[in-house]
Amino acid sequence: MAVLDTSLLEAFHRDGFVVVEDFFDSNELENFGSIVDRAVDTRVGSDSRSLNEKSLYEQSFQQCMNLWEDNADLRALTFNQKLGETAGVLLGAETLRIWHDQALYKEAGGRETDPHQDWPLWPMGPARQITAWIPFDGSTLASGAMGYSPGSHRLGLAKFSDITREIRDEPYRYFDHSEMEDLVWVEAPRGSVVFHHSLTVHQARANTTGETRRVYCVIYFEDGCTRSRSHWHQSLDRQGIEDGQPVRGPVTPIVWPRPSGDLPESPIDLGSPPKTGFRT
Ligand SMILES: O=C(O)CCC(=O)C(=O)O
Repeated sequence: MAVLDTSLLEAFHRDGFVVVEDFFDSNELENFGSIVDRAVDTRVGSDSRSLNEKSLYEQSFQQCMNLWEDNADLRALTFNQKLGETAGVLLGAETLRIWHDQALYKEAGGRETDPHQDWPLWPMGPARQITAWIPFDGSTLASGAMGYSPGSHRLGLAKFSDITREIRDEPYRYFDHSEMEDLVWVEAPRGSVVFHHSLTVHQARANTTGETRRVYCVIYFEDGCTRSRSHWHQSLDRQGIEDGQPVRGPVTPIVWPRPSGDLPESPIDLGSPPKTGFRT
């Protein structure tokens, strides 16, 4: 595949993240950026709270999930085959489903995103998930660039860090953070997409600029993953998936491979997706 040479694949396997440059052109960024701007405004535009009035988690970003469901124009991005194929090749998967998409708009003055792994937040196994992180304007250290602990995806689960709330009672394997390399901060040029594995420890810097850091993510998982824990999750409970069952259904359709131009129907009749939050 043209956008993914061997060195990028090796970097992803070694580090658990990779920046793929020149992925989207200016027209695509402008088009999809304004669609997501409008979608975020529809979801949370009437929230007039100042940053200080929000929870710590909300001070990191405005999070709007499953935007593809109520925004037909956005399906072309969430189900973009070049994006899906790149994710599939990096993960070494033949078929990917969508876990959810989301806007992560870090407001001007928004605080850092706390360090975490994604997988503990998602009650499915095995850990075969990958995120495409798309900064419409690129990212800089000042605007809220991501930082990754290289190779941490190969170490298993770190001490569980639920950045959305305090839950400490689940039986995860713990290991010392000192096993990890220091975080590497990544400034992603405009047009690039950063991919990370669900076990890669990562965080993002505060946004010290006067502009919102506009990011859109698509989170994929390998077809065949099953529900592994019972804690509520909209991607599972809206479609009635029980512990041990494969995560298959209209909320988590196949995202790649799909025939060109073939976009799934919205599952909105199964109940609206949550406006914000990983789990609420
Ligand atoms: O964009 C951010 O601030 C954090 C992103 C993140 O944690 C993720 O995509 O898993």
